[in-house]
Amino acid sequence: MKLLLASRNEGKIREIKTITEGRIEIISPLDLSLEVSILENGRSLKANAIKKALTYHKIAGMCTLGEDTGLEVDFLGGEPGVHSARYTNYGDVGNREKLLKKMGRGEERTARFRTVMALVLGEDWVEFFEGTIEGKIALEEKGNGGFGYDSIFIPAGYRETFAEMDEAEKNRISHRGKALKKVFGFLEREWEKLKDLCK
Ligand code: ITT
Repeated sequence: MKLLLASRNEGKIREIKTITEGRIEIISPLDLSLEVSILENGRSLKANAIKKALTYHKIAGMCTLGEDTGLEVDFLGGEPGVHSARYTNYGDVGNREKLLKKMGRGEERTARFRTVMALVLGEDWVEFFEGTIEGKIALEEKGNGGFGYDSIFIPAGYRETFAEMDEAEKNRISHRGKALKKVFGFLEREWEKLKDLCK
């Protein structure tokens, strides 16, 4: 089975290819040299996920998986949430700095990553999957692995940030790993219909 992944985020693409290895062949826009820019202006993760997936599905005509992820920080009323990618104009480094600054040394640091995936199998066949992981915002950046906000997020039950963790361990417990498990379950259930549709 082949899926086009509607993402240009290299960290995300790497993780999804690793998690799906041996089960699904993931093709990224970078593999196809597809240059598409999508304005992620939806009000929800779901709206952005479907926008990405439908846009690429229309262009490539392939079964397409889109996903949008947000980091929801309780002390900030759920922000940056759906605005996580463009929290500042200075990319991941600027985003992390801004968040740490806003948090200060405050004690209320609980947060979660939430991923919504939209799987487009045809113009009027779309399925949604969600995955979350609870945790807290670290006092400072730690670790060199992962991407995005990983170096400031400590998953519940752990002492290290996602960026200090082994990649396999992050994928086992992460928002993205959980959402993909649901995708696998769906693909297995619908295998008879999908084996010809998504080849
Ligand atoms: P695409 O839309 O092309 O997939 P993006 O970077 O815009 O790429 P998102 O909107 O889903 O993707 O990401 C929102 C932000 O959250 C962005 O800054 C990411 O780097 C970050 N992010 C996403 N998944 C993450 C993860 O597993 N760990 C840490 N940060 C993550």
